[in-house]
Amino acid sequence: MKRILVTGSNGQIGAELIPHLRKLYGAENVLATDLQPKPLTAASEGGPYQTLDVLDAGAFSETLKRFRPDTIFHMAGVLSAKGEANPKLAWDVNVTGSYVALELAREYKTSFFFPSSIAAFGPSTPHANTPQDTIQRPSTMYGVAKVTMELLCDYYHLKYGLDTRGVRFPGLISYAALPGGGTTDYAVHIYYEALKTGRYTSYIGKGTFMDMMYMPDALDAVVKLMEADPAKLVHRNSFNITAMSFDPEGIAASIRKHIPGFAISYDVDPMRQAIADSWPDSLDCSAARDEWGFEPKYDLDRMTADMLARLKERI
Ligand code: AKB
Repeated sequence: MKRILVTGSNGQIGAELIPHLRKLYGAENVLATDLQPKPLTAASEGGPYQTLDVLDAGAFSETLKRFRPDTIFHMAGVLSAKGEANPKLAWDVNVTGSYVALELAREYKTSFFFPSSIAAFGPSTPHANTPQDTIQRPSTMYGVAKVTMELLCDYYHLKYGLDTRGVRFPGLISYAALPGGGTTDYAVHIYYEALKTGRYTSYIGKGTFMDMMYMPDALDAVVKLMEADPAKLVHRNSFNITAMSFDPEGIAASIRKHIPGFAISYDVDPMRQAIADSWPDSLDCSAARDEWGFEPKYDLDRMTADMLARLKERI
């Protein structure tokens, strides 16, 4: 990778991916784009930025013609809970918008990164140690869109030789930007509330395990995958990756090691609970380890220590 365009750069991942890529590849070689008129976080400033609606194929094409990237990170998307509240919006942005981006990647001969998710699995998928290749019958529009894009990315590689690559992200935890409209968001909000009020009311029930990862590991993973020797990649577009699996009690216990009086209570949201119940409890990520050396560094306690220290400085 030498010159990169990122869509959805104001989102939870984009806001940290932009400064990470700029550090590695040079600020002027990373074009941040988003629907909004300017970067939302200070970290994303200090390099080229452009307003871009991924559904506007003409404007997207003009941007590519001018900037000439060799790689597109297509991060624009609507998350799971927001997608269930508005399935048409989820399809339009997550499938139609992603198809625009994929087709333009073919036209401009760029590599293409697509972020799939644990949401690409569903209730009939084995929930423990979920295999890389297994049943995928998701019960959310967000999940349907992720499976559609996994298949389309595979198809574009087979049919056109396009260099498509991607991972299935677990819930991502970060201190730089808040997630919005996801099911795993509770695992970010809990840290803010722990510091602000010493208590948190969880919309996800006790005993509900989901895969999670700290943002620095997610950023390392995507760069490692995009720089991997293509000859070693068998799966390409949908690598299971995870660093930990916990339920609300587990993350609360980890926070209590730093804030002993921290209290968790529950007011379960049926919609987000149903989504969480349909997702795996823990993924098998041996394909990612074997094919491109995936190796996360943060477990739950190490992440908690870092999150609380960083957030304390910010709030
Ligand atoms: C969400 O909760 O929607 C996302 C995801 C796991 O894809 N964080």
